[in-house]
Amino acid sequence: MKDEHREGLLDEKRLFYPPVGFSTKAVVQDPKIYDLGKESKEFWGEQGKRLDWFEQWDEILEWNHPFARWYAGGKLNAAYNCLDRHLNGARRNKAALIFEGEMGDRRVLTYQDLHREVSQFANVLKSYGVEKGDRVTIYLPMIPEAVIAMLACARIGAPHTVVFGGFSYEALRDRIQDSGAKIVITADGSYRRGKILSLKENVDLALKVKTSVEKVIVVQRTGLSANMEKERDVWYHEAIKEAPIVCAAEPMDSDDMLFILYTSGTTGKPKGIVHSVGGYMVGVATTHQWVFDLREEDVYWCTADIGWITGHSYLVYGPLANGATILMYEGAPDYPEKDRYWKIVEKYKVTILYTAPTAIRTFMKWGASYPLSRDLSSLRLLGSVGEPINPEAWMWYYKNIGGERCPIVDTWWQTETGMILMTPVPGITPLKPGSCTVPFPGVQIEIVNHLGEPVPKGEGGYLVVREPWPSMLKTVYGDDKRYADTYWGQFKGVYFTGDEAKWDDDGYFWIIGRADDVINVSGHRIGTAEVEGALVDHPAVAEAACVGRTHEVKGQAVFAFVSLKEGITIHDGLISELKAHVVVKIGSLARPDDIFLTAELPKTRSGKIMRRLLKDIAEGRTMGDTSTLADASVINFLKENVKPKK
Ligand code: 6R9
Repeated sequence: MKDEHREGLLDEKRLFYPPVGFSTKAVVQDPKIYDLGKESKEFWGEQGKRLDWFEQWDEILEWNHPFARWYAGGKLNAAYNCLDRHLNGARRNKAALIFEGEMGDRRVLTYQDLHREVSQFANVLKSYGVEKGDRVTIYLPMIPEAVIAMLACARIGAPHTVVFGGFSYEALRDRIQDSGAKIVITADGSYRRGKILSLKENVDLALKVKTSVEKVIVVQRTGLSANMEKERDVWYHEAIKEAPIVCAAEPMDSDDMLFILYTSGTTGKPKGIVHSVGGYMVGVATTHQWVFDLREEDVYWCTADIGWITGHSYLVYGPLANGATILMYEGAPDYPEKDRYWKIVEKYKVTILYTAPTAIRTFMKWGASYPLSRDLSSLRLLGSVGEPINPEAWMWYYKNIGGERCPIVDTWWQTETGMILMTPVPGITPLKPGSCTVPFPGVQIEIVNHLGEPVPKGEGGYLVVREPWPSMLKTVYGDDKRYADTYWGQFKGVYFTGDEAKWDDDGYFWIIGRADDVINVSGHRIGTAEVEGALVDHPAVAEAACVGRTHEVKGQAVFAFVSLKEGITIHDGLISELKAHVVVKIGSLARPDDIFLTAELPKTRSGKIMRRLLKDIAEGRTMGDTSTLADASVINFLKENVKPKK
């Protein structure tokens, strides 16, 4: 599948080598690591040793296609690896978690503090009858209790299912019902841009129907009055007051469930992605240390919410397993001011920042004066995750945030993969803006055509993983068949990611986007990301999202939704100028038939543009599920103003 109009992406020739001072101090300095990774099983066997095991495993991998048992026969506990094992040495009094609240309030928990709070809360859960294997729903804002609750569940072997605090009560109810949770942990409310949202009210609504939930534990965060149902509801601070401090960590089979996290597929209800203890922990600990070049004195800030996989793997489990100091923030990047992130970096001397392209493009839109007015010299490494980062945003991040001294790790992975699968290893892998570079050592990734045959360099196709990897999902909760069909049933013998990608002559990977985001114009496949990249390359454009609109002659035509940078005035020729720009960047095939200017694009609460809804708008058809939208007014505006097809 040679797509000439996608070649634009592969024209990116700029290479950035790690700064000398960076490489010579890096955790990984020897490129030989990539050779070692070719023997994945042995490689991951070696990495398994970085954790503390109660019982050694018998086999590194038991592979019964498509079901994997990593470190089969081994016994361990995730919370023990994140806490107890750091208590014997110098890390005991090191800050494990620094919390910056929306009101500017601050809390610091040392490893010893966190260990104590987790153990106490684990005892609370036990006292309410939670046993190994029982599911617990966590519906909390970004406050330390969220981390405490996750680790308390892990400590007693109760799989948690974290539901993002921004989800509606119906979405919460679906997840409670699908997982059959026994307990819900929530808060009276959460702060967001100076307002208080009531979480407890949503829990009450979700539990209006009969569910398996026996107890609701409520953290007092905002002081908002909450309706406490006798028998069912208890306050966190009251429950924990008398709880004993000692709680042994439950020895778990490596293959036991650590958590369920729901993610939406292309069709049907959300899938409960199941991750197991041993493989997951080895994968996230290894990648976190190497990809973020973690050193003992780092202040590591991952801006993701714990309701998403990035929050699980790279805010909680990976960093804490490595004894890092993590920073956690509550609120939004523009409240109280648009310099919130940079103020936090300055205040805590953050050394590693991991965020998303959508945030970076928003910062671009606001202008460089916000970061430039703060001291960001403590930063030494930047990360990106969640969607393809266009070269323009990459360069902006590199210059304005990283001061041209910080490598950027563009990390490609998924809820299902549990850990980062493609990324630079910053001390040894040269960077190309817009490419997630190469597979992590020990990970075997390929691009195949529709028959499942590997395509040569310079070409594109479907992104697949050839060999099992330790943090791979174990299954879809309660639905082994859906697991096997969705992920292992598309191409024989390999895991299908659902993404399309290309690789260039150097073997670097370029993600095009989801295979289902592809537009087919006159029989030519055009990646939405590519057209969007061309549009945001225009100096007036802040963000762009493209979808296919049914077209009588071409099959599909490109429909682009575009938001402009602050301060840009709309003039008559602007739309044709933008169209011409796409033609220059990609070719006339990709020229959008329609460009619609809008102040905002509809996004999920995790910042992903909801192209599915834009497609409904473009096609003038009834809107699909909008429950994950961050702000419904954006889509309502579009619904009213986009003209239906002629
Ligand atoms: C971690 C996370 C997974 C999908 C994935 C891909 C896109 C994530 C990316 C990226 C290009 C990157 N994606 N990281 N695309 N470059 N660095 O985001 O998980 O929410 O499950 O989304 O996100 O399309 O398939 P999840």
